[in-house]
Amino acid sequence: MSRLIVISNRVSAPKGQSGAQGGLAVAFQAALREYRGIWFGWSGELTDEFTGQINFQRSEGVTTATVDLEEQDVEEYYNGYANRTLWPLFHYRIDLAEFERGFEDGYQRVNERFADTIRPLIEPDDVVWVQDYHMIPLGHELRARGCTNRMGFFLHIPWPPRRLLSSLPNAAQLVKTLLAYDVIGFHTKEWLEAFQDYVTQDLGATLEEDGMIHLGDRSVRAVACPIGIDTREFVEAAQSPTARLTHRRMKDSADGRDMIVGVDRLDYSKGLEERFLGYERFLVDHPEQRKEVFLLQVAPPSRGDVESYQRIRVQLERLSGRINGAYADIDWVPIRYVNQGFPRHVLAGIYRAARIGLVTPLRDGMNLVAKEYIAAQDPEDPGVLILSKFAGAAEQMTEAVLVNPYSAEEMSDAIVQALAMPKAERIRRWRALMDGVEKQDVLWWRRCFTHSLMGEGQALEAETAA
Ligand code: GDG
Repeated sequence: MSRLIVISNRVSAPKGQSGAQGGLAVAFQAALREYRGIWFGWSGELTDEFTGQINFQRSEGVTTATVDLEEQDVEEYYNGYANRTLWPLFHYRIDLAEFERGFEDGYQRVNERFADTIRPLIEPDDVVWVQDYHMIPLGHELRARGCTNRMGFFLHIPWPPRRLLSSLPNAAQLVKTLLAYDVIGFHTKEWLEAFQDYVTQDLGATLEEDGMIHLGDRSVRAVACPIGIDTREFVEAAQSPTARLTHRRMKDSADGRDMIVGVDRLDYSKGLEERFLGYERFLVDHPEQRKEVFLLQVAPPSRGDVESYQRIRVQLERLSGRINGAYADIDWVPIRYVNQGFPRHVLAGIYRAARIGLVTPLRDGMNLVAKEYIAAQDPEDPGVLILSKFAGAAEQMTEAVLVNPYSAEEMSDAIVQALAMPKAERIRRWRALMDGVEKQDVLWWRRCFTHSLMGEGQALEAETAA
């Protein structure tokens, strides 16, 4: 029986119901629990000198294996190339992308260190599944170390248009390393097609009708597999005592007003500034509705070591302060801006109490918040999802009210439309959206990808023993 070896930058041991975890972590624990195997990555800790010593842990059915990195590694690989170069560029923010050879060298060095460390753990029948933009060259490095296993790579963020990617120094070299994998996955057709465009136009690869890409002696299959959430778990979370209590607390504090909710890591890709401006447009254009609503924005800080994140934080503090200063009354504040994370059950209760879920990233690989919002709703009286058409999720969630997040007017119109939406239409849209969230959940996503990775009819067998 094949084991599944998952490799990603960070590894999170299950945290029960507390602590803010990224969408990736939540998705993985659900998938990994079903399989024998290992989840490998950086511990998040620093060491004076990299030794490659692995720390194994087993918790709630998930085995993790982590290594510590040197400070310089983290600066160049994680804060540098991953989060100052690739993240902004792949989210179409070339204005924020920093190109430094030191970052590129550090990224390569850490990927080699990971390859050296994990290589001895990989057994002949294991299937290796590498995650995300931190680890693009890892498969290539494993092949260089004699690894002939089936290997897949999944990109959780958008794949940028060809011309944009060309601005990355050594882009071709980086993309070529991806061809070391057997399968490459994206969330949407749009990202998949942008990848196909780059490899055919800029690298001279050939693309077959069945999705196989050939370049030199390499053949790789590129697929679109949209990630989902652990829907059943989230529906239950929304009905838990904690969620009910939170729901009550929100309704009490709303005092009859409709709540609009946003939940995002504090990241410029999430379009928070544009969201606040769109909401302000609504306040200006509809003074009669002003005090009937409020916006709760939950935004736990992330990547605080990166300057562009420090800047967006300051900008949002200013903007929310300005809007509140301009429009608040003695008994009403338009924006509740909260810079902290909440346990998932609390989050589920907040979603359920919100009449509108406002999910307006400027670019997003998928966006799990949109799916969580839908899963948390009361089927008898669901809220309305307003979703950016630039989120990967928009490809599936066509029954949401789709908006262009750059247009404050469109956002304002969407809020008006959502507030006025008759119950029957809310239920109809929610039912269609919930159908998708239920059918294409995180287990479906894992199957979608591993089926391609294992080849026809050879899905990984679930571990039957407890
Ligand atoms: C990347 C891609 C893709 C947020 N605040 C709290 C909290 N969260 C949780 C949410 C959700 C997750 O974080 C965010 O997931 P997203 O998908 O929205 O965004 P990224 O973190 O940017 O994830 C994205 C994803 O990878 C998966 O492939 O969808 O496009 O950018 O689950 O609930 N969780 C808790 N408290 C908070 O305050 N507990």
